[in-house]
Amino acid sequence: MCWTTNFFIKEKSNPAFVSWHQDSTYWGLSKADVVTAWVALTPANAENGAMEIIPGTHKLDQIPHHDTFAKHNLLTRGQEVAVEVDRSKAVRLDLEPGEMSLHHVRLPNSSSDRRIGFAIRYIPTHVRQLVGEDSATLVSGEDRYSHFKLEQRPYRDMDAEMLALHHTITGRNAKILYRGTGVESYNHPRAAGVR
Ligand SMILES: O=C(O)CCC(=O)C(=O)O
Repeated sequence: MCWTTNFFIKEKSNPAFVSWHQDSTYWGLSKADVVTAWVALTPANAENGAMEIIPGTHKLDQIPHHDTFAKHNLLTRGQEVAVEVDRSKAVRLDLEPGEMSLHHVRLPNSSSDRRIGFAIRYIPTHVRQLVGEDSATLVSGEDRYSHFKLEQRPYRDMDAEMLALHHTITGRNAKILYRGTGVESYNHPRAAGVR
């Protein structure tokens, strides 16, 4: 199933950044069986802030994070790992437009500067959402578990019904991602942001 998608958009000379984090931290999913296809819509390289990862660290358990709510951090809570990161082990994922990298939900990653990526998060049907109401789109095979409400596929661009559904889903996701912070309203600028 496709659980969710997010744009990671950073304009030139913009202070936006992504701190070192594991995607799994606030997603509320029962298992770390999640892969993100990060599709480059612009080049991503050393000059414009390609994503960096620490290879092998996805095999660690969940790492503690703290919320910074830093203004220019693209993550919902500005969360970052609460441990020292050995940057000498970091690998940059350079991509040309149309190429993609695949990363595991527990893999710490970060980035700075300009580029645009579209992150598509895939889960197997046996994963559950543990902390709220959630939905996903079946993209292949059969769902024998019914853990997620299945989303209707959009049948045309910008259809009013689909936009209303998107609004509902975004509000629901915000409740999951911001739980416990007091920032759970969809109208809050951060609640319309990314993961
Ligand atoms: O685009 C980036 O630099 C970060 C991507 C990311 O954090 C994610 O896919 O969850």
